[in-house]
Amino acid sequence: MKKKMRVMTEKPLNAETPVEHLRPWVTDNDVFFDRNQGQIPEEPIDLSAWKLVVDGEVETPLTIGFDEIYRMPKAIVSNTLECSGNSRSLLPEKSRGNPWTVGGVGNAVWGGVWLRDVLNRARLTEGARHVAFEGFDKSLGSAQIRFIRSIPVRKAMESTLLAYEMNGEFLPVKHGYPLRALALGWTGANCAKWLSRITVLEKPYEGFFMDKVYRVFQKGQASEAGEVVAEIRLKSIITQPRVNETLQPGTVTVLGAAYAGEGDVAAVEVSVDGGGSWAPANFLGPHEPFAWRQWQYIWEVTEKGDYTIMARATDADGNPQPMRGQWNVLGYGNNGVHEHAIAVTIA
Ligand SMILES: Nc1nc2c(c(=O)[nH]1)N[C@H]1C(S)=C(S)[C@@H](COP(=O)(O)O)O[C@H]1N2
Ligand SMILES: [Mo]
Repeated sequence: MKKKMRVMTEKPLNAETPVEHLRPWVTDNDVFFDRNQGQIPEEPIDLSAWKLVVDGEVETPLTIGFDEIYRMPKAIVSNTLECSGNSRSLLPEKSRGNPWTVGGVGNAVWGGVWLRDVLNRARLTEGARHVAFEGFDKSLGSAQIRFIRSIPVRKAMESTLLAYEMNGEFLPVKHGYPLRALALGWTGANCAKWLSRITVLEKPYEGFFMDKVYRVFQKGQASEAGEVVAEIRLKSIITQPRVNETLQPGTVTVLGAAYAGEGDVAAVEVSVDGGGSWAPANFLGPHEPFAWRQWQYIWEVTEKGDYTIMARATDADGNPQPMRGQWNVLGYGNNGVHEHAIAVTIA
């Protein structure tokens, strides 16, 4: 079967995963969503020439080759990656950016080294507060702005992976070969691909991709006044049946996935009457930190008619997923229950 992505733009490549490919716990590399601000490297990447520079607020600046990375202690972790703008097009009011539906997300098993091990080798100075990542992808557009963003030192030292493997293979080129950052449980914008430089800073990096975008702000507000996107928000998505599908009376297996960033999903409930009543869904498959949980709800339906199916997740601290997403100029972080409801017909 040819796996077709839903392409939103070709250059740069921005494409989402069709929802039926989000049913397995692991999202196949072939259908993992693509999000690029610049150009995916087209020239063959020579591993022996590749270098990672670590500089800035460190006692010993480093230049590390790939062999050296490969010989360091290894970590294997699962992590659900979501683009900050995922589900943007499901908001009732239009916002700026790629029109993602639900497919700007995927879960993979990543292999690599902990960023803390690299930073400990370089030894952080007293003043170290933020860690900036730079990739070697070429920028697109006349402004030639490079995709550089930073994360707080706490996150960098606690739970950030430098990944060279994705689902048991070397990273595919379009997902950041040979090395990418993964701030576990944080949105994709914090997970630089094609890493070439890590610079430790005394304060957050200042630049277009830190200050003008990837911030949650309202109309009439300066982008800089908004909060920087960080942790992935609690959300549940329905992956079966399909939107507007027509089904027969009988047993309908409703499938979905729920995720909570750095947190844990404790429960998912399903409503088949537009939010009037709720019943618990059952979890399926692996339960790992930073990874989504697959769930199912067996719906016995006898009456023909039009139905709205909703899913609502609750995290381990008892926080419920919000019933409505919160609009913002760039449409980030839409995790509303209503926005993710699906209509089906029983006929
Ligand atoms: N170097 C570089 N890294 C990048 C980007 C980019 O344009 N250039 N896009 C970011 C964004 S916004 C997202 S959502 C993720 C997407 O990762 P994927 O294409 O592997 O799914 O990569 C991030 N890392
Ligand atoms: Mo993103």
